[in-house]
Amino acid sequence: MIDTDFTLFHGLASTCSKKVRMTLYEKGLAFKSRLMNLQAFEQHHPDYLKINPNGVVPALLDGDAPVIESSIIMEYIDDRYPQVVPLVPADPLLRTKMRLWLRFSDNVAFDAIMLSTWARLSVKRAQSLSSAELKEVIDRIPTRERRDRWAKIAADGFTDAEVLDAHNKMVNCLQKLEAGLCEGAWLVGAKLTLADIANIPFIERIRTLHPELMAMGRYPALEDWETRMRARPSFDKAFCFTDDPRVADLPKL
Ligand SMILES: N[C@@H](CCC(=O)N[C@@H](CS)C(=O)NCC(=O)O)C(=O)O
Repeated sequence: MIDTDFTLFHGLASTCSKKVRMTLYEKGLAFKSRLMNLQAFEQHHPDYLKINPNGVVPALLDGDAPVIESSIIMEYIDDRYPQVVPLVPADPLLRTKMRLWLRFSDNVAFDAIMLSTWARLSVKRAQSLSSAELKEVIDRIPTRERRDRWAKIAADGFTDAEVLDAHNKMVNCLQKLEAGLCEGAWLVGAKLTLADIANIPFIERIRTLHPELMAMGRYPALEDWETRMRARPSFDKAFCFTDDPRVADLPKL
């Protein structure tokens, strides 16, 4: 492992945090772990908001300089240590392809698993709060989008139409990745890049929460890629992360 000045603020079950952890492990970069308890709303603590004003994980400190947004953090890590296991293609056109897959992960894949993840991890938590506690939590959330989401799930969870919409988004995500992987063994070029790392957490999440959507043989290229991604030592380190004393107390999926 190579020593760095990195401190990672992250969530154990968080897909966006897994993107960054896998990048760090793939490159063999050591980092200080600051695991956050999202169910205790630590991501909204005023001290953390100074690092990530959006009140979400992950966030990376390089020394005392903050970097936020999981895909941007991944690119920063590779830019910062470009010689160590490069994960960004040298060719400018391939870079644009890679960035499109990072954007896919941020928008399409993240959006697809959002409802299932919140239904599993956050609905009960939100509904366990008294209205005074809920107000206190919501008042500390810095973005309107997340304030509305916490308020909504505390009030009435999800409608059947929203569940159906989420189902369709997951299928669309699987189909798009299958089509991308039919063109080659990796999403971009001839080897592993950030594009693959940015998307595997969402496939792992769909397989965990909705295995029926991924019945064997339905997405053969995706299945083959997933098997190869899971076989990498960085996968277990990132997805079954243990290197923080708080691990024992935090919810897993
Ligand atoms: N676009 C952001 C999304 C970050 C995000 O939504 N993180 C989730 C965990 S995967 C989170 O912190 N949720 C807690 C909350 O919304 O209160 C990124 O990619 O970093």
